[in-house]
Amino acid sequence: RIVASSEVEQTYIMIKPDGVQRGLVGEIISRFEKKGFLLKGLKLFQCPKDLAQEHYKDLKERPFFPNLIDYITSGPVVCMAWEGDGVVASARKLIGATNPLQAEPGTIRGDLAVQTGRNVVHGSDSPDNGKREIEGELAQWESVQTPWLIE
Ligand code: RTP
Repeated sequence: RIVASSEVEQTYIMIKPDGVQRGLVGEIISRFEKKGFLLKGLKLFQCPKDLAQEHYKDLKERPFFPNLIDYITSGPVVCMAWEGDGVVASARKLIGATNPLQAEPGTIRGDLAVQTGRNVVHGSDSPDNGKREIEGELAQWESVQTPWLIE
């Protein structure tokens, strides 16, 4: 089955500055690779304050908002686009609950973090937001899919 890229669900995954500083980039990428999703784009990026504020604009009235912006802009993040059927919801499951102490063992946050304010990774919460968060960022390229992963 050949599916044009634009029809396939994509999610924006961001390894936050704590994940980068702690040397967890390979570990986190590996979990999405092993699951079987397709890495469509990746960059190391110092997020400017205004973009961080835009990304988290829904939370701007929350008391932790200034700390959140300082945290996200405190060092480079790894921005990624991952693709696959059901990738948005599945990635949220792989990531685990927002509070790492409530995240199940086996999830990224459940295994690798202890505080909500240092929860190592972001994932889009809906296919529409996945599309919006990735928009305009991807170079076009073909991946050779094997029938061993997707029938
Ligand atoms: P994310 O957007 O980063 O994937 O996280 P999420 O959907 O699991 O959680 P959300 O409620 O959207 O919160 C976004 C990020 O804000 C920080 N936060 N800190 N200190 C606090 O009480 C608090 N609450 C949220 C976390 O970094 C959270 O991931």
